[in-house]
Amino acid sequence: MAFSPQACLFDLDGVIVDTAKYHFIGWQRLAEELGVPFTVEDNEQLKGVSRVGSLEYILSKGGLDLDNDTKVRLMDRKNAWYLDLVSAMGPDELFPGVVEFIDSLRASGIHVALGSSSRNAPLILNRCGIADRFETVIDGNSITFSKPDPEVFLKGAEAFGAEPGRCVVFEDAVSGVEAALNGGFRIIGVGDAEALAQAEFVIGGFEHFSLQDMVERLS
Ligand code: B16
Ligand code: MG
Repeated sequence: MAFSPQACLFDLDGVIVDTAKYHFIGWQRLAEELGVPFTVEDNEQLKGVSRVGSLEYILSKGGLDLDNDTKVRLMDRKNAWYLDLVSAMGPDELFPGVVEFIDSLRASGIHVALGSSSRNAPLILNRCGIADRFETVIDGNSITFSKPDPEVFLKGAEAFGAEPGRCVVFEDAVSGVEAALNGGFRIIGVGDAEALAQAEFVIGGFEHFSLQDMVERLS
């Protein structure tokens, strides 16, 4: 029987826009101040990881043990630099084809939600002019547990009264793919097929991907 999706849940960073490059600038600047080397490879490890989880990664790499107030201050500093960068974003930074794909879902009566770890997701959606595309936004402000916990996606499905097994998650990060698996969702990876081998299949982007392709490959 053909797969009949009730909803699609989209990660933000790495699926809709590339904010990883801005996170990299912020974390590298902070790491440099702390005397910790921070490379592009380190940044890859932080995809889908929460803000505090990202700071902990850098502190652990540098063997640093800081008190809670200092950690909060450092995260605020990094976030202020990050906000300077994402505040200048615009619709031209949307990945090709993603808005058209979302519009095709909505036109077919399939619900659409955002499921991101970022607490800055509403600002980024607004800057890119796509806030109105999402019926529900679940982001870092609405969750207690970070990916690979499935909370962010379960809350999205719940908003529509949808079954996880009839919801499709689009994710670019290993932790996000694991979150979707942990919640019993159907899962399509976006990006690196080798890294996202746990997904049901991986697409390079949305430019040459349609709702019909999705249904056929998940049936
Ligand atoms: P913020 P996603 C994640 O977004 C990013 O991939 C990750 O690098 C970042 O640390 C996390 O959001 C928190 O972001 O500092 O803006 O709250 O991929 O889950 O959309
Ligand atoms: Mg992501």
